Amino acid sequence: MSTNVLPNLFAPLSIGDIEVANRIVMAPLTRSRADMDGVHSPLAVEYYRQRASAGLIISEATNISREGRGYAFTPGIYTRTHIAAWRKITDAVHEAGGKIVCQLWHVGRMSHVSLQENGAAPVAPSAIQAGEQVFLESQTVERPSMPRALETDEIARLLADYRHAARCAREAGFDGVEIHAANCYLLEQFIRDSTNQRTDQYGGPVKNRTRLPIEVVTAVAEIWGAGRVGVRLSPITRAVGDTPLDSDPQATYFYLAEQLGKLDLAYLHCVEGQTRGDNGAGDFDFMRLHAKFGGRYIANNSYDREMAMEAVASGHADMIAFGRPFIANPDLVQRLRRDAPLAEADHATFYGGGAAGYTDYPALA
Ligand code: 8OZ
Repeated sequence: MSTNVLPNLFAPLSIGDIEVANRIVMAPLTRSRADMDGVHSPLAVEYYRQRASAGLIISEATNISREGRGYAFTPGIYTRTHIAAWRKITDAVHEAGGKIVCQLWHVGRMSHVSLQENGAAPVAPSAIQAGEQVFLESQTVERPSMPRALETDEIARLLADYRHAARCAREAGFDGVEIHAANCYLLEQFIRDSTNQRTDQYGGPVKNRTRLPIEVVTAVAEIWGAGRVGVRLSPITRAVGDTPLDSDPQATYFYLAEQLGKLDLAYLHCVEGQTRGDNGAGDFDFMRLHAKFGGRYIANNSYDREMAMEAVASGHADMIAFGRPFIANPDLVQRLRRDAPLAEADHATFYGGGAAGYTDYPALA
């Protein structure tokens, strides 16, 4: 087969209103190096600048509000100081010829009273406590606190928080935003019947459980234009908070993808497996999910070079998002292009700390 006629991992593309230089995406990567108030330091400018040859950078998950925060030292995008710090990053990425969207994050129940204003309980669709652990400012880990169920009349305020963060991201000079509806955080807690036991219009049948994510995407698209808004989903991820899957993942997520497809978004981005674990894509028909959505599709989770080239050539995906490989290989695009060896990232420096394991991974000579 001639690669000239097949979509190529290294060729430019338009995704909605965003033009990208290649089909390689830097996946959102939590690195926990912002300060207590979620403000990035100049180190983050250097970190993102080094990785600007990605066709598209998706920022690390970024809190839309104090309430949406579940891990210490993660960045925010809701104050003037957040905007100023992110502006330096987006300028650096643009100067280096890259594109960057801001991933808008609300953790829902994956939080702890010590991270919340006045020690309040985290909010969630229903009062069901998550398992696993969150990182606190004391540098220790704790089980997420028991959340309280959001009142129906609080949803308008939540949508206003998303709108506010979306406007802040625009002021900070991003090329667009990605709504984080994956990895068992707030929006996915609404989507899955395992974490949503509500009896109002935001709970019960799939149409109701997907109402909030669709309202959030619609609200943010009014600010940005739909062609600069993407969505991330993870239909079969169990890892975060020991969250059980939905009782019928294909029916639920196919419905959601179809509804999102009507909005003319920039892209749908899927974690096709177990975050931080094996790729279990065989359990779920992601090709069909892509077809239901009908627009640009970014595939993620444990892709290597061969799989990525094949997925793009076959039309399975339009772009491939790489996470861990981007930590240790700032010039990942160049290495994939040349089929050069990849460096392995050191897990000990994934989260927190300074330059070590963050900005000190070298590019190829
Ligand atoms: C790793 C550690 C903390 C948070 C996600 C935002 O899973 C995250 C995250 C990843 O989407």
